Amino acid sequence: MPIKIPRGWEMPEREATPEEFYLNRRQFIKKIGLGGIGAAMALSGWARAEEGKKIYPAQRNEKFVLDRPLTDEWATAHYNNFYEFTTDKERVAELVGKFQTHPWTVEITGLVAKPKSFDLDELIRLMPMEERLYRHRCVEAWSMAVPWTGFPMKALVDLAQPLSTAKFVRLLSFNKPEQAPGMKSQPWYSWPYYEGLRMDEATNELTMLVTGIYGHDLPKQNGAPLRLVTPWKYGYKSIKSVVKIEFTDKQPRTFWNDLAPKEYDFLSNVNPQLPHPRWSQAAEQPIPGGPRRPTLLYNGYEASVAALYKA
Ligand SMILES: Nc1nc2c(c(=O)[nH]1)N[C@H]1C(S)=C(S)[C@@H](COP(=O)(O)O)O[C@H]1N2
Ligand SMILES: [Mo]
Repeated sequence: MPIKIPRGWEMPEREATPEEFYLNRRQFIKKIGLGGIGAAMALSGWARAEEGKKIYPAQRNEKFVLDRPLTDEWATAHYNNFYEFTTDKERVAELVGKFQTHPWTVEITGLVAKPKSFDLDELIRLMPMEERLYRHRCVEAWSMAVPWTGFPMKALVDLAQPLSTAKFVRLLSFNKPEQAPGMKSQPWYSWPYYEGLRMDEATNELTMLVTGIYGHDLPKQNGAPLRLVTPWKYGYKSIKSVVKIEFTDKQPRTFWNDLAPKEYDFLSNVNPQLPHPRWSQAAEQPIPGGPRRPTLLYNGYEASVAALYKA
């Protein structure tokens, strides 16, 4: 009987993943059963990882260090905000099945020298991929610590060559109600989700466009195949499943600011002192558990971003 030799791509993933996360995933697969939808979902993740074998694991950028342990991988994939699917954080993962994230086109447009639509696989090959460990903080006062894989947004801005008149970027999420049940069942939201940054924020060293997490492709529920990450801002700024990046001379409107301007401003920098009408920002609750922690100004990223807000 032939011995099954693991294909090359299976090894780095297993080696890159701390044993406890690996066991959690196995226990999870056992829990949901090996048949039906569960197995299909688990396998689709591996299939994309195989295609991404040249990307993962990416070199970790050691400049960005954490003051806390990484969040359990299973928790990051099963406690999500992604209203296009549902507002129930613990059910997003089970509702993303129909969402098609490959192939994927990203349009770079607006006030740029070279407007262009990229196939995401092609764009990734042009970008300096790396891994960074970042804190992740939702305005609802829960927090995580996550190993993202992606590239600095500045690399994309440099590629696009914005005109001197471009002062902001506007990012737009996908619009596929047939694949995202929450878009159909909650028509009162102004889909598709949209966000924006100032140009100096978009090109700040912290700002990343992310394709992966824990050394493999993003699960759909975390914003596959491409999402923004701005770790000094509340999580809602980090728009998921981006299809368009537009350079503009006007401050873009944002999804949450249009819905509730008193609760969500354009900057949305993490700030323990700035009260929010619904959630005290003084402390945060790590997911999946453990003692609450005091909120840090700029989520602990003062050294990188304080200069942006001096004036
Ligand atoms: N398109 C889109 N992007 C989104 C959201 C969303 O509902 N739709 N939710 C935001 C919020 S409120 C948070 S806290 C983070 C959550 O990211 P995570 O599920 O990967 O932790 O995604 C943000 N990006
Ligand atoms: Mo959030």
